[in-house]
Amino acid sequence: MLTEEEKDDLFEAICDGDRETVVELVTKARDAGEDLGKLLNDAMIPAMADVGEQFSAGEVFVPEMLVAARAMQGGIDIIEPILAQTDHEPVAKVCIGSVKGDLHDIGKNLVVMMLKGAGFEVEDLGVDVANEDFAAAADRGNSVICLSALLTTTKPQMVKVVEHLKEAGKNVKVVIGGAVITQSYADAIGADAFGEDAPGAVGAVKRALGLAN
Ligand code: B12
Repeated sequence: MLTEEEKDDLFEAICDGDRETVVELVTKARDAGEDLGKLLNDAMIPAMADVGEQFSAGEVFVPEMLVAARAMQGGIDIIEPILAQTDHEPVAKVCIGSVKGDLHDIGKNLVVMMLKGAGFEVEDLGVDVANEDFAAAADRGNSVICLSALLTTTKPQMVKVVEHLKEAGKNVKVVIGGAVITQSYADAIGADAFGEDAPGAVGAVKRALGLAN
């Protein structure tokens, strides 16, 4: 188990972009059988929020955000195989991507992890995904298209994806999420469901498929 001091060190290491220490501490936590979902929620995600606040306050800039993100991803890569483990037949095939113009992928990667852990087969289209690529994913048997957007400027891109899928006659459900997205926005653009965070994404995909209320 990590001590409280080590959990603080993990938080700081993400903020400072110290990937080596992040990998070392998360590996230690994994080997000790620590609850990695809890570690993610209690120490790692808050660190990214802290970096965002520092950016807003003009205390750090894009390069610092980038190294923090790389350090965070180093930890996520260790956690993913554990949290995504499932012995079940896939519940459904879903795809996910950050919309065109958006390069943020940490939140999306966490959603992928949770969906896999909940038994979904997930096709990850990556970042800066063109509308046509989401439409093409519908042709590969994905019954849900998940869209992620972190920026006020890329949020309207979601409407375009929804419209494009409709125009292309794709019979798929659309689930949206990301820091700037709300339920009322999902309602306004005709998305099938909204998820606030990674566990919420699982509920949202199930609701979109009629598997949950
Ligand atoms: C790291 C980071 C970056 C990194 C991204 C690296 C990477 N590989 O992801 C880099 C340096 C590249 C970056 C660049 C920029 N960024 Co930035 N970035 C961040 C930061 C600090 C953290 C984001 C993050 O990882 N959060 C942690 C994860 C876990 O949370 P999350 O992404 O919200 O995801 C959760 C939920 O939203 C939800 N979710 C996410 N996706 C989905 C999808 C579905 C379907 C569902 C259901 C749920 C869901 O579940 C996730 C897990 O719980 C945020 C600050 C913040 N507080 O968010 C700013 C922030 C998002 N960035 C911001 C800005 C302005 C930029 C830049 C424009 C800066 C610039 N001047 O160049 C560029 C834009 C680049 C681009 N075209 O995309 C602003 C956005 C403001 C706004 N409202 O538009 C923020 C909020 C910082 C700030 N406080 O001003 N950024």
